[in-house]
Amino acid sequence: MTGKTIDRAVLRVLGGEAIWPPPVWLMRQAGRYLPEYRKLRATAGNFIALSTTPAMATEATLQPVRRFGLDAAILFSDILILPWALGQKLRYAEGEGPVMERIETLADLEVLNLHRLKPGTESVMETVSRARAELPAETTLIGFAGSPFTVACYMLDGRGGNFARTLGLAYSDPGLLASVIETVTTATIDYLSWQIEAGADCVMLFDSWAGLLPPDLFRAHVIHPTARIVNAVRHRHPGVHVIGFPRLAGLMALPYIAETGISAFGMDTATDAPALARLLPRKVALQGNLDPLLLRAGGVSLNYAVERIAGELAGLPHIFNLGHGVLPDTPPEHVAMLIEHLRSLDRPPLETSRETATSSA
Ligand code: 1CP
Repeated sequence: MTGKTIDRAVLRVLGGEAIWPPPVWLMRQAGRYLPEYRKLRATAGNFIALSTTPAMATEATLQPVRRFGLDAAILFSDILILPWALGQKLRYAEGEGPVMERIETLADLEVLNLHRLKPGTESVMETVSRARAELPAETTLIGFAGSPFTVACYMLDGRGGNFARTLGLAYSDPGLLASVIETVTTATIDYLSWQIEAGADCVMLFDSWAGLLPPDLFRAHVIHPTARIVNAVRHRHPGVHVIGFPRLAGLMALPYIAETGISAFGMDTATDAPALARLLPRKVALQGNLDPLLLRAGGVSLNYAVERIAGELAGLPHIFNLGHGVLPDTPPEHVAMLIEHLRSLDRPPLETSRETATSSA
């Protein structure tokens, strides 16, 4: 609501405007590559405490914005806080990532369905409203959730990896997979709506493992639940923007964009941005997609890639970002370099303008 009266560049791009140079934020901009985050993380003890204590989670949300002056902050939390709030056991093993007590049967899922989501997520909403109050007026605050399929991968496999059990269930017990996705979809509609009510300016769905699915299952488990979430959240909050990030979707990006109603498509590192821009089935903002490995490497190649990506999408609504999250061993100075270089590009390069990006050869 505040977003309508205050000038927030990221929100303008989500509304379809092209801005030069494009506004910028980075997936996983909070985290272990920042010394101030490592200090905070040590104080918190464990990751769930850090994510669910509003004072600490607000601090983690603000740290990268304070250091780099990014155009957006993203709520500090994790995609697995949602199933945790529904009662599924979760811990973050040191240097190993999340570990959940996995859902074996429909009976395990029924226990989660009996849980009320509100109590376990109230601290997240408190973080959203504190962060919004403390951020500069021009900085967009992005709320988020994992997409149902990606969250289901952890709920059913219990940990990161190749998600062999979840993928196998699509054929051996499709009812169980569909029910888990249904539970997460319904909960996500409330969870994102509450974040918007608490002060998030827009929301993003992270679907890191969408690209593991063949096309028919991608439609069933990625496109349909995403469309349901976008419609339901917009029904409660008309005009609200949803960014979708179905990582490694390949050609399925086209029906995903055409059918889900998202406002912006998050391009992963493998996406050919100008090719996608030419093929877009409808007008949508694009976000991405610098290789996080190049951000880690730094140097002149980083500057060159920043110019190329921004130049290729000049004239189109584009939010500069990475193609996946910041790696933990990224030197923070490289992030500062990226932003400085992007903002120093004071006009789009002539040879890569809107014409090249939108007309066919
Ligand atoms: O030890 C630590 O400090 C924990 C590291 C960490 C952090 C900083 C985890 C564990 N989660 C987070 C925060 C987080 N995760 C954010 C908010 C901060 C920000 O973006 O700045 C967000 C949006 C996420 C999203 C997330 N969590 C995704 C989707 C995006 C992606 O990176 O693909 C996924 C798949 C997760 C699961 C997860 N949580 C944490 C880890 C290490 C993982 C990945 C595990 C795996 O590879 O399977």
